[in-house]
Amino acid sequence: MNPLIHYHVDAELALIGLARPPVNALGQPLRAALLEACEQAQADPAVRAIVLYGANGLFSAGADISEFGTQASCAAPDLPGLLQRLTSMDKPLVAALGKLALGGGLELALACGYRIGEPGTRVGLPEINLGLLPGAGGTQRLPRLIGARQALDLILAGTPVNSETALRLGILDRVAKHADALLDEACAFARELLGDRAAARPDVPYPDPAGGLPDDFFEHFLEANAPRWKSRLAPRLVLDALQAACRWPLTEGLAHEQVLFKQAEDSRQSAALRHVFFAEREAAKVPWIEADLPLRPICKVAVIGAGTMGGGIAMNFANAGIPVILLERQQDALDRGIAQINRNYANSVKRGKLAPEQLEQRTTLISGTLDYADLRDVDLVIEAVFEKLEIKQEVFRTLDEVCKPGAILATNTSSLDVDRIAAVTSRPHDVIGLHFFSPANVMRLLEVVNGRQTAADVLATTLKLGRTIGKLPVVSGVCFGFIGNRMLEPYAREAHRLVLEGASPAQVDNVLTGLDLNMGVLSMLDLAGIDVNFLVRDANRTAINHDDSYCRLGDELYALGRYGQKTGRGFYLYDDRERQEDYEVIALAERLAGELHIPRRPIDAQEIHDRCLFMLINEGIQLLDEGIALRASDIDLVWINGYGFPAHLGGPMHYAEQLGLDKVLRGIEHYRQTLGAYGEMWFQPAPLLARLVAAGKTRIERF
Ligand code: 3H9
Repeated sequence: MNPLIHYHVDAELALIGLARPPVNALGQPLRAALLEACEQAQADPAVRAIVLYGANGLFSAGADISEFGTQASCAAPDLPGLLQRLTSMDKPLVAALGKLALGGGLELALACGYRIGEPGTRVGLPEINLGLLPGAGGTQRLPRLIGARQALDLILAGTPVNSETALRLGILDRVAKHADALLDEACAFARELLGDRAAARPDVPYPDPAGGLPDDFFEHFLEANAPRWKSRLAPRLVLDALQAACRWPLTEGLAHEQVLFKQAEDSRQSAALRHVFFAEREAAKVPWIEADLPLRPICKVAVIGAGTMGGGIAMNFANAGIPVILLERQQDALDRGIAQINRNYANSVKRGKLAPEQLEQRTTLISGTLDYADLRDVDLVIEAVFEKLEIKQEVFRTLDEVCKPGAILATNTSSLDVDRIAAVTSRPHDVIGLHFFSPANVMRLLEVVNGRQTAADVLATTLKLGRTIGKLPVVSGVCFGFIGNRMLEPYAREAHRLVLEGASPAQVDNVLTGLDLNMGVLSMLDLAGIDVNFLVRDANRTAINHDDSYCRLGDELYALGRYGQKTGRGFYLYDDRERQEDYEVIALAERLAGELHIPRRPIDAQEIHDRCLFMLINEGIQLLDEGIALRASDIDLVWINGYGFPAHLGGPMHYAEQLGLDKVLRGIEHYRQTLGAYGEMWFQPAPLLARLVAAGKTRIERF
């Protein structure tokens, strides 16, 4: 028998175990082996029922994602065909769903007549996260099992449900008492079915999946959700497939699903989202760190500064069950910080996102102090004080005195030199940057800034810890602004400069949101605070060698007290959160353009797109060349998870590859020639970009 399958006949039952670690991805070799095993069981007169299970406990994470976009994806036997064959067998099939059944894994289970889970099993159809729809019968069989409305919600959410919910919905018939009993109970279930002379497949509970839904349900659903979906294709295809399930017989519905699936698989959006899937897994790997490097235990954490950032950071640890101590200089600041944390948790309870007893558990894990001596026994300290080098250095001098040997000392700086902070301690190898994004208890990105002397085990420990607290850690080297904020600089620069040259702020932002970014860059600056941006820029004026022109706009807004949303005025006027163009900003831009001798002219959307995006991309490529980013895909993750770049464009580096690197280079050279001294100064192609194009490469990689 094929090594990918465990096959065993036990008194009328064929037990077929999927054995393709780590997750039984249903690639072509496993599909072929599974079909062969099922045919053998079907042909064996001694076998009267079949139990399918995961030989290593886990059932299946679905189709093999690495096959999509290649011939292997539909190589025989393809998954829809294989499952269709299973549904035609005349012996009952029981799927024993250990740990998880996702995507094609759940579809495999749906092709079986009966399903049993275990207490921890997660089942779901997460294809939407890959820009796909379930393509092996999921959009047709699930609505017939649990009704169209429930199926639609499950498929569009893409998040798995636990076995309790799956049982309630009717996806599972039973749940075993515990994981160790799953296979035995699955066999007992199969024997009961034989004893009862049950049909190989029971009748579906929802032969009319749309039963009870209004006739215009799908039209209204699309209308209500289209703004949120923006230009995403997959949710629309899901809706189309569900409509087919409601209107057509199964066979036609399955055929239609396959057409839609192919469309999704071939789309750029799905290619981008698959790139993101693998990028997230790659980001955990650091070339110079061995997998078995011993990590430092982190049982207790301290956060310095109980402001919005410090409080948010502390919540992450309490949420993961790790005790955390908040340090402030003044009692009232500490009280305010802790009160804010309590309010945040209370709001989560109100919104039903947290059980009251969880609130209790979490708040008791957070304590406060005014005394550095209380940090004596912590394993990790994260400093989140005011963004000024001297202040942070002072904090680190104190930490160096009070913290135990081996404690990791982290700074949450967003742009300062981690090496200069480390240099004031006697243990720079224990110092690292942990750049959380605001709001720190919500945002997934964590830039892990590896200092020149940071020890490998400090980096490895914080990467692991980042994942433990639910973040997506991405390694960055030390430079001004690290990966994210350093790229923000040229991107924001172009936006400012375009306003000086004649575009309105809304015109600039609309081009970016038209690309599905969460926010335009100028709205983002208004949200983050024009003052914050000013102070960071001001502290780094010499380091980043500004010419005066584009800074002037931000500087003047700052001088006018137009700090953005918090003052009701920034690049825009705000009435509540409603944004309006402000003619005063346009007039200011006109005046500054006159003073700076910048000719004003109408600017089109293409120019806005190219100048903002190409400068963003160029800086990313430069960061890769400098070794600040380990790989292009890390840069994509930073921009998707920290700056609202749409995942279905794959991040700025992937987007550049899709546009064509030669096109990006030509665009940069074009503006270098047409924008006079400004173009000469700023539109300098990254040498790596030029080298890649000259070598005919289409992927961004160090070269
Ligand atoms: C689908 O099914 C389409 C069908 O409807 C229709 C077809 C016609 N394929 O995440 P981890 C790898 S679409 C290939 O680190 P965890 C992963 O890359 C699919 N590889 O572990 C990693 O490799 P490496 C729908 C996969 O415990 C290793 O397994 N299914 C797949 O944190 C461990 O993964 C999904 O979208 C796969 N399907 O999380 C599920 N899954 O070690 C996607 C995993 O070389 N997968 N790998 O880096 C997941 O959500 C998580 O991986 C899972 C495990 C929860 C399973």
